[in-house]
This record gives sequence, structure tokens and C-alpha cells, in this order.
Amino acid sequence: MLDYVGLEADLNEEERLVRDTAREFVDDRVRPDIDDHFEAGTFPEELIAEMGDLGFYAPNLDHEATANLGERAYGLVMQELEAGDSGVRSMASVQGALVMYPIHAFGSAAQRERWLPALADGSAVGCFGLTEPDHGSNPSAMETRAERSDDGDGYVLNGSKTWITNAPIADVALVWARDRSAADDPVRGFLVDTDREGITTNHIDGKLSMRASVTGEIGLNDCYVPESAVLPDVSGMKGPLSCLTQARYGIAWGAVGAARDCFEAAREYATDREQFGGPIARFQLQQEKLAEMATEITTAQLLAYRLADLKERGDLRPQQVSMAKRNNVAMWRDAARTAREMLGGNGITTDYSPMRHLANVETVYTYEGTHDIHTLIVGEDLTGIAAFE
Ligand code: TGC
Ligand code: FAD
Repeated sequence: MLDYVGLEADLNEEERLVRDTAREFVDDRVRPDIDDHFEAGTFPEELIAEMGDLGFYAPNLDHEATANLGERAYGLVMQELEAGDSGVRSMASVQGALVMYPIHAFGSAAQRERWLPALADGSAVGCFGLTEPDHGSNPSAMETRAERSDDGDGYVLNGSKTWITNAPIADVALVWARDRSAADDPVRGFLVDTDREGITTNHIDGKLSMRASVTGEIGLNDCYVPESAVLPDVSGMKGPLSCLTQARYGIAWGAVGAARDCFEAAREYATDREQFGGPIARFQLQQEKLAEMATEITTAQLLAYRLADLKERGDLRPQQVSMAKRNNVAMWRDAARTAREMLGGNGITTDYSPMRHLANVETVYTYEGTHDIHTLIVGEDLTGIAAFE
């Protein structure tokens, strides 16, 4: 397995164990069926509880229901899951970074008690509703609104969210909405049970990317939620954006895993496949491709490792996470295309992983902030000038 600068040696015993556990899980439980799920457009739902049992949801949170691992161990789990398939890593990212993290960071004691154990063991599924049909890259323009209910005991939600991972299978939706009852309509988070009246979670069909993942829309039509559904300790865009930082960190690691899987498929194929009387790996053109991929994967991996150290000591800035998400996903996109090319005609089938990773990366390049948006976040950080509008 590619580890060109020997990062393995720096892992402690716990990190190695966690990495090996996630790798074995992917080999035994993900790889055998993932192509069938990708072709059928389904998520292997039996893995939801299994991943909970293995502690893959928000393992970096300090809570009795979670695995209480360090940031590097968490990153390694994301790396191995995405080497299997982005749909599997997405499941873990949404559940852990986008639903459990905000409940842990901004929730009430009752919300933490109700949801964290169930989400951690996979007996409940969460989803994160930020994007709207007309507001993707600029979620601050969201139209979903919360108004005080007539009895004053809760809120009534109206609006719609789209492209929401897990929405059709979720028990709880964290919906971000403008609170019309407060001055300046601040954005607030609402934990909405999906069996409430007034909420729908329809499936989105026809995806050609991220097929082994369930994606849906959320409709909110006079959906009443009690006051106890509001995340009490955050208000403003900082709430959803800080969740994104957690998930983007995981994606920076996951990208390394998916790219590594493409590289390994290409290396093996090139040494086995014979043309013109010998393995294609003997041609300089093929070696150049492998050398380039290995170099880019290694530098992306180093960036992920550095991020883990910064995050562990509380020094990681969101802009640094943007740089890593942007770089590592673009690196994976290039690696997947090159690997697919090296596999020739066989490379366009589900018999090999690169084309599936190549299809998936189009989503990952776009969600959690598009490549362009992360360019502008880093650009603003470097110049002090925001170029979004
Ligand atoms: P802005 O005015 O810049 O900031 C508002 C407040 O938030 C703070 N902040 C952050 N905090 C933590 N992490 C971040 N990444 C943060 N970015 C900003 C900021 O300090 C400020 O705090 P305060 O205390 O001063 O109020 O916010 P803005 O609304 O102008 O945002 C600008 C922009 C474009 C960067 C932001 O809207 C953005 O990142 N857009 C991209 C949208 C996006 O990434 N959507 C993702 C939806 S979820 C998803 O895709 C899930 S896929 C999951 C899966 O399946 O794996
Ligand atoms: P737009 O914002 O309309 O962007 C279109 C194009 O314009 C992009 O190329 C973009 O880079 C470019 N662009 C936009 N603004 C600028 C600018 N200022 N400067 C230069 N270029 C710009 N969202 C959730 O809330 N929860 C989820 O669980 C979730 N899961 C998803 C799962 C999948 C499979 C997909 C595809 C998306 C998911 N999303 C989710 C939504 C995702 O976050 C958005 O698709 C993403 O933020 C981009 O928004 P958009 O699709 O509306 O594109």
C-alpha cells in the first residue's frame, strides 16, 4: 500500500489499530458489494449499524457514546472509508461531523442525551439541511424560515432544502433556517424528527455520481417543532459553517484514500497487463503517470497529517481546511482520471474502482464548498479581499 515517505512509522498503536480496523471493514464489508450498489443506486444500509459498532461516527468527539479518538485516527478512518467508496465516507461524515458534532457543540443536555448515543451506534440516522434549490454556494441567502407558533411554545418551519445526503433514510434532520422571531433573522439550527407532520424527505433519482449514497430533498410545510428542538448555543452562519469545517477536514483525508485506491489499481494493472510483448509498466509513459500520482498522493497525505496536528492542538483555521479540501480533492480527480486511462477499455467498467471513484469525485469536488468557493476562501485569506460577490 502506497506510503512513500513512511508515515506509518509515526502512527501510535491506537492509530494503527483504528486504521487497520477501518481497512479490514472496507475489504470485508464494502468492496464485495459496492459495485452492485453503485450500479443499483443504493446505499448498503446494513453497514449503518456496523459502522456504529466500530465507532466510526464522530470518533473524535469527547463523549461517552463515541470512540474518543484523536484527530489523526479520525482522519485515518475517513481515508480508509473513502478508499472503499465516497458513499460510505459520506454516511460517516454526515452522521458524525454534520449532525453529531453540532449536537455536541451547540445542543442542550437533553438533545445530547436523546441523540448522541443513538447516532453513535447507528440506531438512528441524521441528515444536515443547509443547501436550498436556489442557494448552494451562498447558504447565507437561505429562504427557509422559522416563525413563532401561535401558542408561543415552539416554531413553525417553512421552506425547502435539496441535495441532502441521507434525507430519505434519516430519523432526524438538522435544518438551518432564519429565525424570524429574533432581530436580524439569525440563522439557527432545528432538530426535526422526520416523522413530524409537515416534513417530507423525497429521494433524488438520476445521479451519475455518488450513486452508492442516498440523497434527497427536504420539504417543510408548516412543520411545527417545539422550542426544545432548537440548538440553543449557536446563532448565525457560524453554526452551519463550523460543522462544514469538521466535515471538510474528513474529506481532505478521504480524498487521499480514494486516490490511493486508484493508484493501487493502476499499478497492479500496469504490472499485469501485457502489450507489445511485456507489461505496460515497462513503458516510460506509464511510469511517469505512476510517479506523478504517487507524488501528488504523498504531498496531499502530508497536508492531511499536518492538519491533524494543528487540529489536535486547537490551532487549525477553517481557511487551512479549505486549502486541503481544495487541493486533495483536485489531486484525487486527476489521479482517478489517470488511473482510469491506464486501465484502457477495462477501466470504464465496475470491474475496477477508478471509474467509480472518478464518478464520485465530481460530487466531492462540488459539495462541502465547490473547488471555486475554496479558491475564493483561500484567496480572501491571502489578500484580505473577499471576491465572492
Ligand atoms: P462569513 O460572513 O464569512 O462568516 C460568518 C461567520 O462564520 C464564521 N465562519 C466559519 N466558522 C467555522 N468554519 C468555517 N468554515 C467558517 N466560515 C466562516 C465566520 O468567522 C463568521 O463568524 P462570526 O462570529 O464573525 O459571525 O460567512 P458567509 O455567509 O459570507 O460565508 C461565505 C462562504 C461562501 C465562505 C460560505 O457560505 C461557504 O463556505 N459556502 C459554501 C457552501 C457549502 O460548503 N455548503 C455545503 C453544504 S453541506 C454539504 O455539502 C454536505 S455534503 C456531506 C457529505 O455527504 O459528505
Ligand atoms: P452553485 O452554488 O449554483 O454553483 C454553480 C457553479 O457556480 C459552481 O461551479 C460554483 O463553483 C460556481 N460559483 C458559485 N458562486 C461562485 C462565485 N462566487 N465565484 C465563482 N464561482 C462561483 N448540501 C447540504 O446542505 N447537505 C448535504 O447533505 C448535501 N449533500 C450533497 C450530496 C450530493 C450528492 C451533492 C451533489 C450535493 C450535496 N449538497 C448537500 C449540496 C452541495 O453542498 C452543493 O451542491 C454545493 O454547495 C454547491 O451548490 P450548488 O449545487 O447550488 O451550485
